[in-house]
Amino acid sequence: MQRFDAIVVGAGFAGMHMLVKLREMGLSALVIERGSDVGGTWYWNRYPGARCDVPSMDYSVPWDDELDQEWNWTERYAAQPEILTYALHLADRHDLRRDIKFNASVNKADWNEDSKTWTVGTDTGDTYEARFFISGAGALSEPNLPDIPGIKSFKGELYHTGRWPRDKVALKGKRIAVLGTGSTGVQASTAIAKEAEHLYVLQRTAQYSLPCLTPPLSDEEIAKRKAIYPAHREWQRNSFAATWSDVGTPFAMTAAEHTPEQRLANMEKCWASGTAALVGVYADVSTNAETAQEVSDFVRNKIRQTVKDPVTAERLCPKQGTYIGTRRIIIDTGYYQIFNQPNVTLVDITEDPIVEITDTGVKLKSGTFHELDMLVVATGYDAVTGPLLSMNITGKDGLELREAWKDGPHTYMGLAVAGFPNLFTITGPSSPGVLANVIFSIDQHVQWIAGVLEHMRKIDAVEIDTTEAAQNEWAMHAAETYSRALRIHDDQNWYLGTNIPGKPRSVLVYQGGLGFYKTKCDEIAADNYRGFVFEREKAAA
Ligand code: NA7
Repeated sequence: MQRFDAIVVGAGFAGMHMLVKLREMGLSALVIERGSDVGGTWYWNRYPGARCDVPSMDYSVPWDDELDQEWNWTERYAAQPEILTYALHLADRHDLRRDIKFNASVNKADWNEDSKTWTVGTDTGDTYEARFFISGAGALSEPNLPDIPGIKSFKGELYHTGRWPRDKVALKGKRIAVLGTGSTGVQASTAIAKEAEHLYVLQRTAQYSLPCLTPPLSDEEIAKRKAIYPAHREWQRNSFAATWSDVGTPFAMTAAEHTPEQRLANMEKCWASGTAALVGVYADVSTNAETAQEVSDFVRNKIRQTVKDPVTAERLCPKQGTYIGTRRIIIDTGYYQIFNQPNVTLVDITEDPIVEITDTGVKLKSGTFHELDMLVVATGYDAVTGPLLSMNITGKDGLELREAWKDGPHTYMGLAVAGFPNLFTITGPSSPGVLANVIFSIDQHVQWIAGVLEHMRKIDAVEIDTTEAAQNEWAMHAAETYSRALRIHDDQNWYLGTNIPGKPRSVLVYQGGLGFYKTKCDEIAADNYRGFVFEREKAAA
């Protein structure tokens, strides 16, 4: 059995960064990756229209200053192929692949109390041993497959967007349905509408989507950012979401400080900017229902102005009582416009539910049947906990993570779990994760983990664990940041795990912002790693 200081799961931006850091510390590491190359999310999500909703010059790694100066992003919001190219380049540049085992999924990880090590097994039948087990498996990587009667009998092409084939998928001349209207469904539908003979958008819940303009980046814009990159990276690390908007009002201003006319002008400016600025147009959009209502109605009116058929427009308007920003905001490149095309039909599956998927199409309660060549499943993910639970992790005294989390996840700072020593969960439950620019959530976790590993080296510790008391304290703190937000009003989304039937409802992402979270984590480290327990004796083995 091969032995390493650390086993890292996943070769996305998290796994790659962790590997670089472990190497810098002189530790041996193996990264286990289920894909055939690096890239994580950007390796798997090859569906048409896939694009990052964070501007490209913010969504790139902050740990390679030379690359910041060398790399030239081509447009404001990078599309999947460009981000994947960037990830592949990172792997080449830092010679990462020699420490990555590809085409293997971790399916077992057991803590051994005697040797103070993890034994990690894969679906390829290999077993490894390591002192530290670090998950970089991602938060949105375990697809949620809908349990619709008959879906397995469908004889056409069926793809989950998060498992899109590597070979080009032909769309021309096909009758295609997209199930789901979250960020993914909206992006996929917008792109597929350009080619499909007919596209059926199967919508259960209408959401808020903002128009995104993604013009080519000019030499001037690129040079301007490069000149301030080091300072900008530092700003990102300490900011709320690690990305900025320079349109609209400053974040600090509330809606009440403006007249109705000023507010309208301000919202128009944000809308026209082609960014997600509208969701933060006033500081109280996410906490004051009146402000949220005004901004939400502004978007509803934009939908009505864009979509010519009034019935379709109304169906696309998010329900009254749901507010913009309570779910992850969607940005699109012409989504509402596709419903003016003769080859696109919006199917409201709340009004007329799917009763069955047959071998040739989708049957609705009203008796309507849509014949299909392809069904695109854009139904999201078993977010945050799904990738961790799928690894069958067993900690001290045979405690299974699945059992420890049966009523929802319990963590300390989102990166440690009581009873699971020497395990770190990058972007784990109750950390900012994908609520901020995830590359920076990853950066903060990787740096923090490196810090604690250094501390362990200094004090000659072989084991780090946390306690239930520390977890409870963290849960109370995280819940407090959550209760301030209007997010509480939308109960059906992956932030809460409620998108998965039977999954316990819990707050899966920390809502206090990345900078505030970082300060908390740094305070804990400075306070002699408060809430952690270290075991100093050398293991007999
Ligand atoms: P999301 O945001 O979870 O969206 C999933 C969509 O799929 C949403 O419209 C769901 O409707 C729909 N859905 C889920 N299950 C079903 C079933 N069983 N039947 C019909 N419709 C269903 O996932 P995405 O992949 O779009 O985005 C995930 C994140 O990736 C996003 O937040 C960004 O951070 C990037 P519902 O709204 O639940 O009624």
